[in-house]
Amino acid sequence: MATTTMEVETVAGMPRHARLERWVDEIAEMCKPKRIHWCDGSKEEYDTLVRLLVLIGTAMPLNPEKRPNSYLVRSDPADVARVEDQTFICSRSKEGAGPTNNWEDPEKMKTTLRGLFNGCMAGRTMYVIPYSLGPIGSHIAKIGVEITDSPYVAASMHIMSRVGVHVLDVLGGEGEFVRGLHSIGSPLAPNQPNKPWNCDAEHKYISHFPEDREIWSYGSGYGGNALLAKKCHALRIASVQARDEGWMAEHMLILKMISPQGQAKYMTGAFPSACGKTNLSMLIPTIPGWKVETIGDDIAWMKFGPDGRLYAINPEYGFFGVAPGTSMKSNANAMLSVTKNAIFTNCAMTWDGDVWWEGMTEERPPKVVDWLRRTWNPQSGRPAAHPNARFTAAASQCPSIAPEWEDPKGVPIDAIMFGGRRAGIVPLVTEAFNWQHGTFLGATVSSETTAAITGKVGQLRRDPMAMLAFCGYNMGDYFSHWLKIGKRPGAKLPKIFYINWFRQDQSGKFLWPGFGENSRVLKWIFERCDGKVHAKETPIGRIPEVADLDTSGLNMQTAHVEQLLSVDVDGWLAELPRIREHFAHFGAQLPEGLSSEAKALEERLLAAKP
Ligand code: O2Y
Ligand code: MN
Repeated sequence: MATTTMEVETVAGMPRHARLERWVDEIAEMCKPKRIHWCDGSKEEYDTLVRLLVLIGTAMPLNPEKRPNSYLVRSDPADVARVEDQTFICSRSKEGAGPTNNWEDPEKMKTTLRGLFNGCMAGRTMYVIPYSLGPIGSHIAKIGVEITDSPYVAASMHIMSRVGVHVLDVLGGEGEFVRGLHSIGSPLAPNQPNKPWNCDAEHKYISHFPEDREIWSYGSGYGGNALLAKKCHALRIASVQARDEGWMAEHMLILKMISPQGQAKYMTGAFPSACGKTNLSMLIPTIPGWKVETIGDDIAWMKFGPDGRLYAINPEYGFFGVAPGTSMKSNANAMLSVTKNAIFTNCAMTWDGDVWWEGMTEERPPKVVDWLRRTWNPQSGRPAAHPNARFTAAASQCPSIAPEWEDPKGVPIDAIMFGGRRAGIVPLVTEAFNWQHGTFLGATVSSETTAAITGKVGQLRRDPMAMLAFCGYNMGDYFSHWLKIGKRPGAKLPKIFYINWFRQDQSGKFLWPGFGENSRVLKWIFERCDGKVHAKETPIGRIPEVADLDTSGLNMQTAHVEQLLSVDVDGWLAELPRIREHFAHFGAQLPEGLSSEAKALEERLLAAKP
């Protein structure tokens, strides 16, 4: 235990883990907090944390008659989202991080960070948060410990991951764990008044040391920068663990689709931001008799089972979803997940003490308090909620959560979907010819940006497997890992599909209605997995015949369905140089399997040219 004289609150009966205790001592010595609190994950602890957040002005309780046990938090305007330009993969070699990550020499980065972390927790409590990613004790799950000086992070971690004493039981005296160190970078001098939200906006560093399984995050208290179990551990560090150990850590939703006959299939899906991943994971089908249940909305860990199939778990315990645009129409299950016991960040507050955000209701309220605490009305000419405003709620509160979502074995995956937002050429759904071709489709995932993502509209951004911001090593090697997974002897692999909900007609109108109607595409995928429905071979993959996509009751013009399922050979030939340009970034690290897929695509397109 800590050798310093500071107050230490431990967990009764906590098993001793010498390496963990030594690490906590070292960090305490460097950061010099006033107190150390070991989190036990109890409800009492959560209640104490949110009481503290209210007391110090970070959180506001919402009207309990509207939203019981729920809180609104407003961050500093300089701390509202993940900071990709300040996110580093500090692998021992620059090549280890690859061309898509910011790299810094680990020793150099540690020297910078030690300078910043020195005394950074003065006057504050240092929380030690043991957590399990995945059901506690699952053979796919992993353990991490986050040290943070933010009570908002500690409370959010209670919702987002499995926290507490049971994790230490599993860890025992010798177990391996990922070390995550986080500070808001705002030491408090004696008698210095605390601010409702503290950060060091000028010195944000989200640094990963993959070989050491370590994360050091400084300066931001927001979301993916600070809840280290999520993007930092469950994707960046876990992708390296997965490469080394022969499994997959992916930025994917997991859903279960059930046919009218009661047969179930499990699908994962990787889509870049702003493509509706959370909505798809909680979809309510419009086709009679079909049902979708949710396993996870953001991250999937997949490992081979003894039967050669890939089994997936959701390593998380809650949702940290984008609020704006979420409504009873776009995602009723998300709305129902946040009716109680939720934390909202950077949403607007209504006059009767509830939250509101753009797109939540058809009519805008006449007056709210915006995320910057100013009065707002529909004429204000600015959004009331920040575009990256978030809700945090336990996955168990989701009405569509599948009963087996915490099955330690995971769920056997039948189909993997990739997708992006493309106005032209990319059909509604395409099935890959095989795993290598599917890896090629994943490696070329592209999306046209929206104002909400970059402020620039319509620019094409390649986001391989939606992992651009989350792969903890060289993405060329990550592609090779995908190909290696496909060559595992005895593997019974999922089919791979590519989806585009966003194809437009000549006048810029979306051709596909989206929302619950997306179940029609899931149905085709479901039936393809059983070999029960036909697909036509095209140069880019297998595509439904118009008659085989269930559009009954949709009232869609056949010409629109034909356009959605058409292959524009010239358009694809024009796309090829852009694909090759994208692949060129990976240099010698690009596996031959992917360049040969580009060549094969070109040959098929040329052969199909009239
Ligand atoms: O801006 C943030 O810190 C949140 S980013 C995020 C949160 C939940 C799920 N996915 C993401 C993402 O950026 O992919
Ligand atoms: Mn995500």
